[in-house]
Amino acid sequence: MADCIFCKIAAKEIPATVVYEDQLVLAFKDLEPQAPFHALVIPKKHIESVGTLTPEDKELAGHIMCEVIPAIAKENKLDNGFRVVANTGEDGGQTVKHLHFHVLGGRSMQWPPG
Ligand code: D5M
Repeated sequence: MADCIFCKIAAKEIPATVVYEDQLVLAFKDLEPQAPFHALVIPKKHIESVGTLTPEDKELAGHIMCEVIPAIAKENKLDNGFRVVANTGEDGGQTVKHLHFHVLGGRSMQWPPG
C-alpha cells in the first residue's frame, strides 16, 4: 500500500535492522524498543490488523506463529520466555495500520499491560 511505512520497509525502501526474512514475512528491530529484545514481525503483503485477517490468511498466520516467531525466539536466545503482542485497532493501541506482532524479551514482563 502506497502510504504504509511497513510496506515500504518490506519493499526495502526504508531501512530497518532485519532479524528474519523469508518470501512471506519480514522481522526487524523496533525503533522504540520496550525491552532488551524487541522486534516486529510483519507479513510482506499489506494486511491491516488481526481484526482484518480472514480464513485465506490461515497459512500465513500459522507460518508466523508456528515457525517464524519460534525461530526468532530461538535465534535470539529468549529461552526464559518472551511476549508476543498484536495491538489491534484504536482501542488496542495500534499506531501503524499494517499487521505486526511485537516480540519482546530479555526482561521480566508485567501484567496487566496499560
Ligand atoms: O506499534 C508500532 C511500532 O512500530 C512502534 O513500537 C514503533 C515501531 N516503528 C514505527 N516506525 C518504525 C520503523 N521505521 N522501524 C522500526 N520500527 C518502527 P503499534 O503496535 O502500532 O503501536
